[in-house]
Amino acid sequence: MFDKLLFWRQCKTFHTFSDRDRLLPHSCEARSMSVAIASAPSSQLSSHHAIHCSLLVRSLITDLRVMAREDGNVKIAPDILIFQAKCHSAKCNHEYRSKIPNSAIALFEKFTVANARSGTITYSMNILEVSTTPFTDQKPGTSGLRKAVKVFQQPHYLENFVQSIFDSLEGCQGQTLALGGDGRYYNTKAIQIILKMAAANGFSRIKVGHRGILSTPATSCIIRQYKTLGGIILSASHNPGGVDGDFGVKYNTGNGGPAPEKVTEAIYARSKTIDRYKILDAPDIDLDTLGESRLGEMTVEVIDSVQDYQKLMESLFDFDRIRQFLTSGKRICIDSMHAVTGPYARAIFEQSLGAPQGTVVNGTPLEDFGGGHPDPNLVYAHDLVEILFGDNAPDFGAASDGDGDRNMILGKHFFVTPSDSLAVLTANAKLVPGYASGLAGVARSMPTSQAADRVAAKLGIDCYETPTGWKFFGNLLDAGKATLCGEESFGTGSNHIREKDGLWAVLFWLNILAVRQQSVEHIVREHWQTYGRNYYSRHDYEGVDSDRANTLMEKLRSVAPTLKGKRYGQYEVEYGDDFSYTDPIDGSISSKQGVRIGFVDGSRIVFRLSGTGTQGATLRVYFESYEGDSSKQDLEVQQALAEPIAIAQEVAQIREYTGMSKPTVIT
Ligand code: VG1
Ligand code: CO
Repeated sequence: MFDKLLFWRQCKTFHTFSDRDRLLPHSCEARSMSVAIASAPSSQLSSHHAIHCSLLVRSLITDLRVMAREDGNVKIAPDILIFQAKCHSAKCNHEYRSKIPNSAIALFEKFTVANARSGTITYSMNILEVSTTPFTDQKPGTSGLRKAVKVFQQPHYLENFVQSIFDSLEGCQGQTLALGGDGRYYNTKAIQIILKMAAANGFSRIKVGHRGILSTPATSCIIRQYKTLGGIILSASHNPGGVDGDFGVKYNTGNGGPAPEKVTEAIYARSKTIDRYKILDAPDIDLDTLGESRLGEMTVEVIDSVQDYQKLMESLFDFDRIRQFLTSGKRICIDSMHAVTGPYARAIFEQSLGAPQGTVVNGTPLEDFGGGHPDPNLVYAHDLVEILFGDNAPDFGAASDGDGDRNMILGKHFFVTPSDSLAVLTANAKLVPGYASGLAGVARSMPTSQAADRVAAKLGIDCYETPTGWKFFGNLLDAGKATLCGEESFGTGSNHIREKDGLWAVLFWLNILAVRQQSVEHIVREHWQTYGRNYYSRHDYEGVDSDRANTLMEKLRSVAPTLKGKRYGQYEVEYGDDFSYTDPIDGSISSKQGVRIGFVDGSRIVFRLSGTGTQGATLRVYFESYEGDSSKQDLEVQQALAEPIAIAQEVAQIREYTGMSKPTVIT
């Protein structure tokens, strides 16, 4: 008759039972229930207490049967098993708590064994099984589930998604999980919920970042180093934070990388049918103190957020050489944008590498990132841009994003596009100890410029083109086919972890600068002379009406294949298609990854809709043109791309569909 077994152990007094939400989280109201008040042998509950308890609960549950078995041997399956209670009869005021965990557990084990019924889930003592109904919008995007904080704060929203993750795993029993986030608003609240859910779902250990802080790359490092089942990262990355900002949840698998599509699809499918989740009824864990504590049967280990990551960096880069560089009069400025990399950057650049205090700016993670977009580009990291383009500018500047996986690299009065950065790192990798023996291959997302392809061709290594999103690099890295990876969206990384890594890219650059003793600008210009320059820009149209954006894309999808051979000024279309990717390792196919128009001279225009936004749609248009003549490599970028920009307008009628006369962000 009963499909739910609920246990409470946490109730400090019976008063808690008047809190209906807590006592009867879900559908048990007004249903027949039997209640067992079980007592550990050494702390027996008399029938007097039992009867009194029954009166208190009776108002909430019909047809209540109470069993107080003083021998602790419960023979029939009750719906509620109370392990803690306080009697409020005037004279007695006896407090009963099963504070003797061993005997209580022994009792419980007896109970479950005695009542094991096929089809019923068994519960440990203080696990609540909460009935819920699905939300229809929990489809993970390019990088996890991102929604407004207010959406995540709805009752059961976070819990449903987390349970959907757990239900999609092969089994959580006895497993270890890494957990942390970028420090944005709701981070610690969500961590407390997830810890209790993990305990209720059978995990045996969680490694959680100190104060809830773990950057995305550091989490990937922890997962790999301690061979955990996977990890949960709480971040909406470059999206703004705060009460009115965004929040996000990403699941990473045992290789340390973002869950591949087949996993995110399973999570989404589960979220559409979910009808219950499990959560431990227990007090919050102290996240401010390093060390271990218990949550039910699970060990929570609060770990130093920086240590393991820093060690990994020390194993890849020549810290002595970079230290020399940084203490010999060179100046750098690292902007953590009030997001997660602050503690990492201070430990690495200021404490370990000897850069003066103050090198790291905006280094304290704030819940709202100081009100800004923690997105390291020329628009949102304008404070840093002003410093690097101002008088008396430092030699090198870098910024990172909300969760620390993106980077922007600047030289004195010079901006390095992320696509060029990948190409320069590829060309100079042998100067860095971790990559001295050469690269297996390089991979870039489809809209990223083809600058890296040219380097790969010269080095005689493979270059792979994947859809947007780091999850597509995972198989290539695992199979040893690619060593470096990059995206035009300010993401660069390598096989040292399975995420893009902002500070890793900064250290890579500093290592190159320390070895070559040339300026950033010199290195990039020389690179262009050798390989040619791929002019590159991305235009974003944010907050577009979703239907209109989808129509624009649909139209493009049908028009693109018809454009072959068509001429626009000096440009002749070589191909037009919607990018589809077949993973070379597992053969999985990802289609509709962006409409491409490629020209005979190698120039390209790419259109796609963002999969990380939370309001309306964001149209991204990517432009690339190649210039091999070194006398023409110094044009202003938007000017150099003026023709492709006009062609994009003509083909896609961007103004008409978006209602915008110009992009909201140009990078
Ligand atoms: C954007 C970028 C993509 C990146 C993703 C996650 O996705 O274009 O390259 O991998 O963000 O980055 P989209 O779907 O909005 O274009 V992060 O640092 O925000 O996790
Ligand atoms: Co990010």
